[in-house]
Amino acid sequence: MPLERRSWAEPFKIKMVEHVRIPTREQRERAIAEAGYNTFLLRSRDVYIDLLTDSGTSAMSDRQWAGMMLGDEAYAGSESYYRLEASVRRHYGYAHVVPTHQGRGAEHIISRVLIREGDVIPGNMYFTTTRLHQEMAGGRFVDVIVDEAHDPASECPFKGDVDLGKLERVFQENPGRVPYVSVAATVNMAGGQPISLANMKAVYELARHYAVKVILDATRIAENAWFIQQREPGQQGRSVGQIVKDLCAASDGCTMSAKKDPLANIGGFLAVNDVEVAEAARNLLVAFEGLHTYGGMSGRDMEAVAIGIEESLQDDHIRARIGQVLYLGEKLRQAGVPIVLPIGGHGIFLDARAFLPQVPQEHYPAQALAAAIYLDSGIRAMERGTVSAGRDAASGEERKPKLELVRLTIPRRVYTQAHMDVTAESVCAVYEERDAIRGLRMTYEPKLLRFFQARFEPR
Ligand code: P70
Repeated sequence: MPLERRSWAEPFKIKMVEHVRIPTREQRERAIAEAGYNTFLLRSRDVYIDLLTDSGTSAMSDRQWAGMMLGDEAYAGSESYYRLEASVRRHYGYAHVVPTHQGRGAEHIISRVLIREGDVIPGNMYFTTTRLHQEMAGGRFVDVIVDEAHDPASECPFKGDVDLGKLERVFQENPGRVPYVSVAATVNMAGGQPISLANMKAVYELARHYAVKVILDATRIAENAWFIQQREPGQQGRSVGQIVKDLCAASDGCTMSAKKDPLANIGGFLAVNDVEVAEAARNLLVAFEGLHTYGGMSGRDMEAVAIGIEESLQDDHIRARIGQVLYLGEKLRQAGVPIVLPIGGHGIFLDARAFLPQVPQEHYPAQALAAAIYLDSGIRAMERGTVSAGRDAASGEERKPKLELVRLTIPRRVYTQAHMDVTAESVCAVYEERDAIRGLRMTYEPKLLRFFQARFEPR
């Protein structure tokens, strides 16, 4: 049944609630000023609806909480690790599972194992932590995503696709210097946009031809599979779980942040098919993460991830999850608010350039818009523009991304439809007052991943 015609009501009922405080206008003004106009620096007690991220913010199920009680906290050989390993093998299909504390732990390890100084890593748009680890290992990331991905208004159904021409050029221009292709499903910085199964397979074929590996960022792969099921010819009627397995089969390994799709509050893993890569990864693991049967997670964390993986692949879960995102997006689109289209998997991305045309990119329009939304309602969003893009590793210049976005990210199984209504009302109210919004000046700039801790003041 198409989402457009039937409601997407959640396939669960609520067993426990957590009260939230609605800060007053005065409290919000003080809080955002104290946070240096950076929503990352707000205290959560000052936030009403927290749409900063879908990372580690999911509500776990009663089955996951029950699993937590069964966690085997043995230092070595934990039963919980073997349950996690079995779940990863069964649902994603990779042979070797290396647990990590979260996604960037896996990115660090795989980057160190596969990248040599001067290597080039092509991928379907950068992600902040992924690219940083590639650079820290001596590599250089090259964007080979389709051009449509950089155009917020393009309604291309698979804006996460790799441009095969661009990819082949990178292979030809850098013989022997491309260790792997870094493919994300979905593409976070493009607006939660999916890659098609056909494109994934074509990337794998092309890479194999040049003896290059493909490493998948599987963080939001269930959401990606849902879009394939909905949009890709020949994929209707197949389950999300089947499509996920096909996507993984078109890669040599994956990194996973279990804080997203797998519905856990912490955790991650690296999974690969090549035993030598797995052994090299496990060698580094003991230095940076922990023993190869826990990698920075407690036994109970591994139980929560193992069970969460299974729940994340159920069609009724993913249908409601993306249905809720679509509900908010449709409201904003109908109100004429400029958002990235098509509506993505994990959130709504406001097009801050179109929203605030009077604010030049050097004055951080997306950062200013996120602060304005918080001021209006206590809703916390995240900047995904110039501040996130940071500086070029070689020249030190600020990168000027085409996409200047504010992400309203929806945690899984946490908020109700009424919360989405309140969010839409707040964004529309800010949109009506948009002419009065001015840009920001950066007063403190951290060296690495500056967006997390940077501070600003109004211009
Ligand atoms: C977000 C989070 C994490 C993430 C991801 C993709 C596609 C890897 C990771 C890393 C958290 C975040 C991270 C950096 C900047 C802002 C926010 N994304 N790949 O909110 O996983 O966080 O477990 O180390 O989206 O999008 P982890």
